[in-house]
Parts: sequence; C-alpha cells; structure tokens
Amino acid sequence: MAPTITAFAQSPDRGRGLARDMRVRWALEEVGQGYDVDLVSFAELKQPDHRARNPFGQIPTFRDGELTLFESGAIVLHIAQAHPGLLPDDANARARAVTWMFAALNTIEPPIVELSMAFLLEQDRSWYNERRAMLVERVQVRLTELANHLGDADWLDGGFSAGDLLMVTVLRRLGTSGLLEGYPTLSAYIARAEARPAYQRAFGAQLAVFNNTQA
Ligand code: GTB
Repeated sequence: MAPTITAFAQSPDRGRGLARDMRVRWALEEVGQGYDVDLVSFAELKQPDHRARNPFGQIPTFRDGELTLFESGAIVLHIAQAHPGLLPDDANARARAVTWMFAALNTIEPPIVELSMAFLLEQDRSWYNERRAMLVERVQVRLTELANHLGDADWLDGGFSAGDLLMVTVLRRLGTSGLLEGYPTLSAYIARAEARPAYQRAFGAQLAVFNNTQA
C-alpha cells in the first residue's frame, strides 16, 4: 500500500504550495513513490483522531503501514533514507546533505516564518513598521550568507539533495515579500528547483486540491 499523507482540505495559501505538505509531496515525487492524500479541515486537525497522528494538531503527517510520522523535516528525512535519490551514497556527503536539511529548518526558516507571521498578525500594531524592519534585516543576513555559500553552484553541496528540497520550500515562503529580488543567485536557485519534473508534479497535485474547492 502507498503511504498516506495529510494536507489542508482548504489551504490558506490558495494553491501556492506554501503549506508544509508540499515538501513531503515533492520528496515522494523525487523518489518515485506514489502516495494517497487525506485532506483535513482545520476543525479535524484538532480532533483526537488527528492528534493521535500529530500531537500538535497540524499537517503534514505521513503514515506507511505501522509507521506514523509528523514534522515535515523528519518525514522528508525518512523518505530520503528509505529510497535512493535524495541523499548521496558517500557517508560524508550524506552527512553534509542532512546538515543542509537542518540548516534550512533551523537557521533559514525561523526568521522567514517570523517575518510572515508578523505580516499576518501584527500589521495593525503601532510598532509594526519598526519590528518589520528588524525582521527583514534578520532575513537579509541569512539570505546574503546563503547566496554567498551557493555562489555559482547549482545546488548547496554537489548534486540536488533533500537539503536543497527543504531549502527551496523555505525560501519560497518569501515569494510575495519582494525580498528575493535582491538575491538573483537565490531566485535562480529556486527557479532551477521549481523546474524539476518532480516539483511540477507535486505543485500540480496540491494546486488541484485548491482548484477543486473553487469548482
Ligand atoms: N514544524 C512542523 C512541520 O514542519 O511539520 C510545522 C507544521 C505546520 O506549521 N503546519 C501548519 C498547520 O498545520 C501548516 S504549514 N497549521 C494549522 C494549525 O497549526 O492549526 C504552515 C503554513 C500554513 C499556511 C501557509 N500559507 O497560507 O501561506 C504557509 C505555511
């Protein structure tokens, strides 16, 4: 049986592929593993059935036989370890690719999420502009460092890996902020990843969920 993942029945990103099921879909597509999707409402997320899969009441989750996982990074790591294609065979290169997975989620994603949460929740506060400037600067520091590391390479460390997959999903969240415009290296990196057939299939699948809600 194919694994089953959970995703929003009605994603607030309106089909832009920004929710974290996108990285799991993409990883499954990269390794050629088919999957089923269980679409859940916001109310269902907080019900005991779903909390048994994810104690924090969130998507995505992953179920394969006896194994149930939550946390998108852990799910992508599991997929990458279970199938060839997302982690190099060489032990040191593999450790470096895993390091990039952690860098995406622990170093790059937090300031980006903080910036987008401030935009969503704090725009009406008197101190918003001052706070936004501070958050933007924190994001820019990381983007500069990342762009310097990438240089003119295609991927973060040798061939495309689960590290790139997570990094690109994290950077995409900056889409409408305008911040990526100052980083042509990173924009090209994202475009390169988005051109991958596996990305296209994953994006199309989550977009179809949104389109079905509009029909
Ligand atoms: N650390 C967890 C992981 O990586 O799996 C975080 C999971 C998470 O944040 N899940 C979110 C969720 O279930 C969806 S992805 N939220 C519902 C809740 O907490 O009640 C975050 C997300 C949501 C929406 C957008 N968007 O609209 O652009 C982008 C990202």
